[in-house]
Amino acid sequence: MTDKKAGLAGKARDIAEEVVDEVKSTVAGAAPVIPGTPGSGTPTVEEPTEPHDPLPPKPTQHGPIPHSPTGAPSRDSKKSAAQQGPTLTTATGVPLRETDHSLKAGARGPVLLQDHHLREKIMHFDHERIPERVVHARGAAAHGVFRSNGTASRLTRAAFLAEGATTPVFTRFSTVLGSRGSADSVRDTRGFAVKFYTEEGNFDLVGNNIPVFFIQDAIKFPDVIHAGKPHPDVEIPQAQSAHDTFWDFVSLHTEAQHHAIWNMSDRGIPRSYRMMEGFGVHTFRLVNAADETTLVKFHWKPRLGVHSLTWEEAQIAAGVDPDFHRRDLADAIESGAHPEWDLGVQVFPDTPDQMFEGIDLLDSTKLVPEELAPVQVIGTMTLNANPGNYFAETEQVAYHAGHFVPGIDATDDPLFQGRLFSYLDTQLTRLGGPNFDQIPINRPHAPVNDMLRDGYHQDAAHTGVAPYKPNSLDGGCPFLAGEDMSAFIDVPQPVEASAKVREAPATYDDHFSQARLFYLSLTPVEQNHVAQAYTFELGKCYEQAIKERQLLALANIDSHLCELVADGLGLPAPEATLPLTEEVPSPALSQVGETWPTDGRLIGIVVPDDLEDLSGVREVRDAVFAGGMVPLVIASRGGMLDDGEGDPVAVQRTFLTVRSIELDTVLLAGAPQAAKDADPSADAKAAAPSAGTLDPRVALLVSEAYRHGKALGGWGDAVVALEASGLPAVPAGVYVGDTPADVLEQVTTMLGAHRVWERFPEG
Ligand code: HDE
Repeated sequence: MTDKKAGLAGKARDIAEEVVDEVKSTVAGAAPVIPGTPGSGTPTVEEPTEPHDPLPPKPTQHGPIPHSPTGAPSRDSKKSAAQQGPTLTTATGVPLRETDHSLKAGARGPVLLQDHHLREKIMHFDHERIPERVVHARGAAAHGVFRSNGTASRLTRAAFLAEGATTPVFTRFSTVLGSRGSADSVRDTRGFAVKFYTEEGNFDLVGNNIPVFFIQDAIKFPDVIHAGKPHPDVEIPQAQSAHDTFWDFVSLHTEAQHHAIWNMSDRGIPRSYRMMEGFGVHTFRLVNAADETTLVKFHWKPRLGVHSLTWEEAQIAAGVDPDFHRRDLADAIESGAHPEWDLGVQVFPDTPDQMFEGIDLLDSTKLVPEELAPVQVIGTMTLNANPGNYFAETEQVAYHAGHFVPGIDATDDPLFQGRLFSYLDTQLTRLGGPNFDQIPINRPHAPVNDMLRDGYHQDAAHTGVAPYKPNSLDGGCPFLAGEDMSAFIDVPQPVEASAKVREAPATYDDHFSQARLFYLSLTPVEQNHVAQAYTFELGKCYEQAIKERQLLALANIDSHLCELVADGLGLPAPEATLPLTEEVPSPALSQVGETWPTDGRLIGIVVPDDLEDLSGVREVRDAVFAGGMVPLVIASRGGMLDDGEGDPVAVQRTFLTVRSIELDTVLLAGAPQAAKDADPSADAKAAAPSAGTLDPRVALLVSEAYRHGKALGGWGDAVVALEASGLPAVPAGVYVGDTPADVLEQVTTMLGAHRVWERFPEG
């Protein structure tokens, strides 16, 4: 890198760090908050009339870190791209007095063509939408920082993986199949895409939460997506695989079976984006400073562990809160519980056959068990700020599997090779031209001197007359990086002498052994969920032949699984057509059995109206905050609860607005009597049965939470509420104690295991 370039990159780093520090300092030391405030100001009941400058973003939000279209660090304030000044203007900055009425020939007369303000306002509105992503349309994103621990520097020359390097990131999570407005909690694969703004240019790790893919060759991508998307005639069902075309394809194209069984497992319905693993899926080639190469697979390991919803929770959430995952991510960041993932690599020698322990590293339908190649942690990502504008950032961010930096390169995986083409291509339609890298969220934080010119939405004003090489008119600029500089290297990987063919290697023929490995690695509870998911999905199919064909595939995975599903479908279980392989289970594939931090978990505290002493509620609320979790006080109606002792308790949810799915646990400060609106005509949930006088919405809350395996607790009259909610006499994972502090401690401990697993049948 030239001195000047290095200087610019260094400046970019400083500014990036300043922005990150600024966010950290605004948030650090602030009192814990209940997330959800819509804006940074406190609104008045009356419409404000005194002109003032636009309000700043919330302290937990920021936009793209300012850089010019050509990567120059910019000292522009973070608000330079936001609206300016107190006065309403046209798009060209002309102040306006009126925006409520069109210009008309008299108050009851026709609208005049002369009304340029009306024309501009409506024209712009008419074009506010851009095409949604053809896949991964539904998503949510956050800003953050990646800190490298230097472990990878022996494998790669990538500067952002050197010891102590910190790099700003923007990370977008998504579902695959649903359209932009679809529900978050559907059964699907999740995207996990990270843009690293490194000093050597942008590196995008565009991965998923499932380590394998449906297909081995990119040419099948349109097929699998057409099959998974809603039926083309009536466009149903939205955002899910429980339909004939999906199962038609995967039962015929059996290389999809491994990915499909992951979708049918609890991995298909994550509890939170914060609690998902991420995988680069493909094998990548790293190059170090000595030009030595290694093959690696990337893994993101969530510090909070990998956790899922139950199927019932996922279905309720899809109706009650379609924004379940995006809300969870934004709220966690707003409440100060910054999600973190360790980035790790599985390392394999770069042998000519590109195989490891008999596993073809170029076949993306195969994983390498962690027990064979442990994941070595190379750094940590912290997501610490929400976007300031969804469209500008989350919608316009353009990830590209081919955004590499020096030291990281592609392998010959035919699935990956197709992606190298696709991600540039798709942005032409989606972002309207070839200059999408100049959109602020996509701008590199490294100097750009690319000889690409003009095109729609060109934001750069290039200088000089010679955007070509070689030239003398611009003094030969730009120059090629010298041997002594870190530049991108296409690894001179030998290619086997061969003929041009449309075929796959023989190693790609095994479609079932790893699906079996995955199934056998799960605990009985998880296996039971897999069987239920297949039974549900195939039960939603219409065609008998498709169900029978998928049962045949299941027979080749595991006979007991096949029998359970066949039984649920009312069909005979077929015999396997292939020998079932001997597999050594990989415990790392299971989600059950450990304990994890509870940061950002939502603790519901149900408080009866007539509770005379709120000190226990205050004590628990404060202890929940202190534990890095979020307390939500639930009462019969909104407002404040006041026992006259000072410090009234704010109510965040009412029996009308609350639903069990948003809470990780429910604590009962007593047994609330049926409130005035405890009637199905006022609140359909009030139809829930409850014994005695307990409010039926509380009974529903408790019984659902119990059914979903959530820890429960209470004090005071809580026992009455638990009994009236229909819980068994000695319920597992329910703790009633004398003091609120004791209850919170016990319940938080149980929460660390995510679920009370004993409550689930084992199949
Ligand atoms: Fe993608 N994929 N993909 N994909 N993909 C897109 O790019 C594609 C694949 C993944 O949050 C598109 O900008 C092909 C595997 C994520 O913006 C598109 C193939 C993996 C995202 C595209 C694959 C992914 C995308 C649509 C087969 C996991 C969302 C919009 C060769 C390793 C990124 C866009 C975001 C998005 C093509 C397979 C992950 C059309 C052709 C395997 C996380 O370019």
